[in-house]
Amino acid sequence: MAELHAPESCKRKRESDGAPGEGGEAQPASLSSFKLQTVLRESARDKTIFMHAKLKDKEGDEKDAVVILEKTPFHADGISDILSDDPKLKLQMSNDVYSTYSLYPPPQLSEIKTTLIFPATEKHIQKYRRQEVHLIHESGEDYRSITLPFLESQSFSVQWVYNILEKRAEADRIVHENPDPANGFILLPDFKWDQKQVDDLYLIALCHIRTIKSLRDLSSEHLPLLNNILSEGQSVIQKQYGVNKSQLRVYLHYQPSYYHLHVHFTALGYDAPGTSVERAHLLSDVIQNLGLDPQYYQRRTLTYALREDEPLLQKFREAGKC
Ligand code: DD3
Repeated sequence: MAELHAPESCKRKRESDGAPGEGGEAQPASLSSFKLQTVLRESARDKTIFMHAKLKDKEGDEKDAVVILEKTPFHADGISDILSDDPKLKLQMSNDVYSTYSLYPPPQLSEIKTTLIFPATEKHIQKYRRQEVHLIHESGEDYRSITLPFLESQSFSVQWVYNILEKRAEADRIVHENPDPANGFILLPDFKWDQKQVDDLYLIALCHIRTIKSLRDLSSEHLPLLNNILSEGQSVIQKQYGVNKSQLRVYLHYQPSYYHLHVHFTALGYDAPGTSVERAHLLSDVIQNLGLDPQYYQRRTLTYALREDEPLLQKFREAGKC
């Protein structure tokens, strides 16, 4: 079965870094011990499948894993190669001028993007299970009395973010850095983007400052930081990828999936996950709102969806808020 190879840059890092949990957890050498537990979710439209599996680590111990497979988009330059290389074609049906086939491209043109979370916690597994969702209208007071105490009681690890900020992981993927400790950030491609085509461009800006958990913590004092992220991000992406700022969606999530302030940059033409009205907040709107009211995000009711199984939803129910 498939061998997993770390990229060269990653291998180099790993030798000097040693301590797992800092530079990264130990990775299994292959998927050959893969044992499917359950399919958590699949989407014919997105061509993705999310699986809970068991994998053996280097010591031979079986541990939980989440394995995500995704068929990747076509890109124009590769397409002639697939068709002109005399690929295997199997006729499905033929009728008048119409016919359909199964085409079997050579391995280098039939790649499947694979994401592995290993070892995976119950939280990781839960996150990908399909669930009912419910809207929450969280007032500023609800945030302070329900959401914040809940967040503080949880141990959400953002170690992977600190690894990036400290150049202990993904250093070779950094596209831009403003090193200022208060108003600086690192811009790099998100995990979800394989960087093969700009159609589904997806980068994230991670702030150097570690005290801003989310949109709720923002006030007008953060305007220099937010303005830097917007203007430097737009201009670097224009230079590096040729995507104009008029074709970029720049936004924050509330609730975010990790509590270290970050900003998403996605191609406007790409229907990126998490761009729904109940989650995405355009950075340009955020900047303007903070200009109107320095405490805008401490005062406003923010609406978002929570999954049926999320403990935070339970907290809102206990408080009689939904
Ligand atoms: C994550 C949100 C977090 C599963 C998965 C992703 N971009 C990341 C580690 C390194 C990264 C990201 C959590 C985790 Cl698939 C659980 O995302 C990351 N590196 N979004 C980059 N560049």
